[in-house]
Amino acid sequence: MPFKTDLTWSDVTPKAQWMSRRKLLAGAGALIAAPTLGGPALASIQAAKSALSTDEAPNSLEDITSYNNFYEFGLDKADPARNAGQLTTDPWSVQIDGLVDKPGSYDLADLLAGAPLEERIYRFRCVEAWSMVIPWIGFELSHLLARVGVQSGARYVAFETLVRPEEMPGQRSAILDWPYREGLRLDEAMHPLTILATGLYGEAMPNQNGAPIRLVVPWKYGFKSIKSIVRISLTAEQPQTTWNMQNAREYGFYSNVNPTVDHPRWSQASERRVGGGLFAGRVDTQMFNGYADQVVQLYAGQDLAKDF
Ligand SMILES: Nc1nc2c(c(=O)[nH]1)N[C@H]1C(S)=C(S)[C@@H](COP(=O)(O)O)O[C@H]1N2
Ligand SMILES: [Mo]
Repeated sequence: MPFKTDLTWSDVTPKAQWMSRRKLLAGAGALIAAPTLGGPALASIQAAKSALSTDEAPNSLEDITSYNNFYEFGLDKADPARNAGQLTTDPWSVQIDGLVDKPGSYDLADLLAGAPLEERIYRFRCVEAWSMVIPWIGFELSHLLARVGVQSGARYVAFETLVRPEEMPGQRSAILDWPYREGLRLDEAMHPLTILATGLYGEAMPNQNGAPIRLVVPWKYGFKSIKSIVRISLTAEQPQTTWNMQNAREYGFYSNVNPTVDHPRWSQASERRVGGGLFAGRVDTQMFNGYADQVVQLYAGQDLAKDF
């Protein structure tokens, strides 16, 4: 995917700092643009922006890191920011198994070696009918799948989050059936919009947002975008997913953003855009969260009221 950048991080940053930044981002492909001196410390850092980004203005770093869903750290939107600091994210490895040519336990650094990191500014729509715009740093999941070699019988990709109740206080109670699990059909997983994100706002991923590596699928409700991934499995059968297991009537496997299919308990026709610590206002929800042109063909012939 071509992208454009004027300056690399190394043009303006002392080498040592640049190297540690590269280490933080844990990927060799990152091209990070210059921070504007005197500007806000974090928000002024920009990564090379993918053409698949939205033009909409991103939410503030404060919004993105203080209003979270990450039930491993508690149910309240403020709990992840409060509790996720205790999560150890280094060392980190991801088990890749199932129908792949090169299964194994991959150290995060190996997994990301040569990964073509980009900034992807995506709309992000939670099933609870709030939304944000988030400047992720990540790379296409298809890149990783190509590296590990997907075998011909594979039809789905399953993901699991870390289980570590010592560091994840929410896991000390059975609010969900841990580990948090998600899944995609293989064509959804291979779609260029589907990324594994390792950072946001030009910084390594904050713990509350799913450090060190999480999925982002921008045309689906936020819960599909599983955080702090430790396992990726290629399967022949549709995998079990956390919210579907919890309440199949309310949460289907596909979970595509769809303003014409309401949640049994609330409308999905509009959403509250989070902004400035408050909700900035209500906007109409778009089909596939505004990504219909790119993804509608994935669902040709499917009844999206049935396959919700
Ligand atoms: N492991 C895990 N992943 C998760 C969740 C969770 O509770 N646990 N919450 C999901 C939900 S409901 C949403 S809306 C997004 C929130 O991502 P954000 O906090 O980075 O905005 O993470 C998703 N991924
Ligand atoms: Mo969500």
